[in-house]
Amino acid sequence: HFLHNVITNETFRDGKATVNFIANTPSLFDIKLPQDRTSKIVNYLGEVIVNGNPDVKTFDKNKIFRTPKIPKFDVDSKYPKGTKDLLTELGPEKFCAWLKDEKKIHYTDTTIRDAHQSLLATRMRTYDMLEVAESFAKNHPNTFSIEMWGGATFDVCMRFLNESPWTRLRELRKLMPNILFQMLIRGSNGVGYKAYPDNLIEKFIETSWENGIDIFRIFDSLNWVKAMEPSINYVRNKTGGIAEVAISYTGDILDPKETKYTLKYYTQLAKDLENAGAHMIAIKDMAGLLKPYAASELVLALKDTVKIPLHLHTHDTSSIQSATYLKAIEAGVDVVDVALGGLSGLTSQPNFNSIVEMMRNQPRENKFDINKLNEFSNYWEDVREKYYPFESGLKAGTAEVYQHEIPGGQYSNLRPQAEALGLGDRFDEVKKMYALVNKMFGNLVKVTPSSKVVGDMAIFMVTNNLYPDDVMKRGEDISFPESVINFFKGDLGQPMGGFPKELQKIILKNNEAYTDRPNAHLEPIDFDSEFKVFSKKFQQGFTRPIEFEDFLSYSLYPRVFEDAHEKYKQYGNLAILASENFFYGMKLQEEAIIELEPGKSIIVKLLSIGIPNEDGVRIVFFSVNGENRFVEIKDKS
Ligand code: 3PY
Ligand code: ZN
Repeated sequence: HFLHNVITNETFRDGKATVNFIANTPSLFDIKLPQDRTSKIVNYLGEVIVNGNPDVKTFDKNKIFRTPKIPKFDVDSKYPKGTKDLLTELGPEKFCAWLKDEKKIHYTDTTIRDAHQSLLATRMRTYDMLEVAESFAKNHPNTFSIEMWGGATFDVCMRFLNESPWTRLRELRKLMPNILFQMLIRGSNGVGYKAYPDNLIEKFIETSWENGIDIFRIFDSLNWVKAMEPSINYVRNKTGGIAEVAISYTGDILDPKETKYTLKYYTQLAKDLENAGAHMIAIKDMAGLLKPYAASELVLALKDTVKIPLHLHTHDTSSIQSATYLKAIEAGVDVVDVALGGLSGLTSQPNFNSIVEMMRNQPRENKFDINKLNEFSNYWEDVREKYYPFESGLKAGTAEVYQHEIPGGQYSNLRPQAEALGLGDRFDEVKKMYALVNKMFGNLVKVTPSSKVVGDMAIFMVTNNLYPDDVMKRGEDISFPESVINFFKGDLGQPMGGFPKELQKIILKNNEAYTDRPNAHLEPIDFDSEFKVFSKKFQQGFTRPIEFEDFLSYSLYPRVFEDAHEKYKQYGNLAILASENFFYGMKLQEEAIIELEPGKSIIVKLLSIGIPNEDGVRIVFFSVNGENRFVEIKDKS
């Protein structure tokens, strides 16, 4: 504790401690014994055993989980060289030139970002990722990149999992030093749902690189180049990483009636992004609308238009997206996004394992040991079971996606959002309304956060039994959701073709709209002074040193960070718990081995759960390393 006081002392941290520092700082000896780590963890377990994890809405007490098997690897062997080593050696430009010259198709594995965001409401915990990270990096070093950060994972990590996204990044980086790490960043919206000051986005990108991100997939929810430009520049100027910039795909280029999102629109957009400094172009098909024949045309046209490599991303909501990959690969796309079998398909990415087999003995084959790859698929299939309360409920591919155009990453959230509002039985209406709202809003590119605005409005209209006609006729008397008002003000930027004017007037009432970059209206952050104030406030009672990364989390999500911080003070580091214990507590007589830190574990066994006393308090008995311990937990039921 003395040491803790030293490292968290401001003078010491500012590097201003002199020889008399200890003698002159009596507060260093203020040693209040905080609750130890074991008590905190046991307290958490007691709480979940008695009251459940508030994030788990339905739970089958008798459910038995299989133990996921980690595919074998040599702990003592060196990591084989991979794309990360190549980027370090070549730098981004030469690396991209190498990629463009590659004949074989390359694969990005999205399992630990988009796949679980799209199937399990983003709830995958770092624990389950770390278990297989080293094994994957050693067994499959020829994977192009691992998409493992950004998108919704940043806030969900803090909000529901009580973890730091930065710790996730660093711990994975340690175990996977050889393969490129990729993140999804929403341009001027960072990893949030609104515009942030430019200098916050700049610092965020720089710090993400320092912590281990290599490829920044930058997009804008309205395909607005102006909104992506600053992020492209920050990646180019502040990092040694790759600015992979996305054209978000919507509509259908093969539809003869399509007048807005045409092939010409996409090729022009790609050209503009290349001119803005993109190292690579991503075709971001967030809803899985890019049909196979359209993929041929799009990839061929883009290859004719830009000189940089092309990376294709899709969601298999319709179940035909492996055909899209086949056509795109034939047309010369350089990299495709896939997810390991157990977490693939439907609203997630196409199946990594099966695509590898599709390409076997073909000219563009990229050789993978399929048996080993299948072991990883099985690992994730077993892990997935532990997250069953978060499954989206979609059982089969659906051609409805061509009508509603809901992004895969949103689908798994929209349903619980609807259910929470009592619209569980009316989800069909919500999907149809989503399409109507899109039309009413002028046919938007729908991807976070613009997709959230459309979703919020659809849910609002179904809840209030409103149709577009009602909105147009009596909109003056309707109080619209905040996200919708802000959108029409210009807070997410400018959609192609502008806002529908009449509707904009109805929604904004007396609010002013603007047409320049929303970020231009925001005060820059004074990092030096604000971080000082932040550290002082949040270090108190906190058992690990507050870091600058925490300040970035706080700047992006103040409330979410504060709540997570409180939880951390109360329970300590919950990321060390196995997922079944984190979500469901323990069963009677169950034993859990919990690694407090590398090489230091405790064995916790649940012995009994007492009946509530007159105040509703239960005594939960454990044995910890053979010694009895109990906690008192108020039963909230
Ligand atoms: C995100 O922004 O989280 C997405 O996955 C968009 O597709
Ligand atoms: Zn996606």
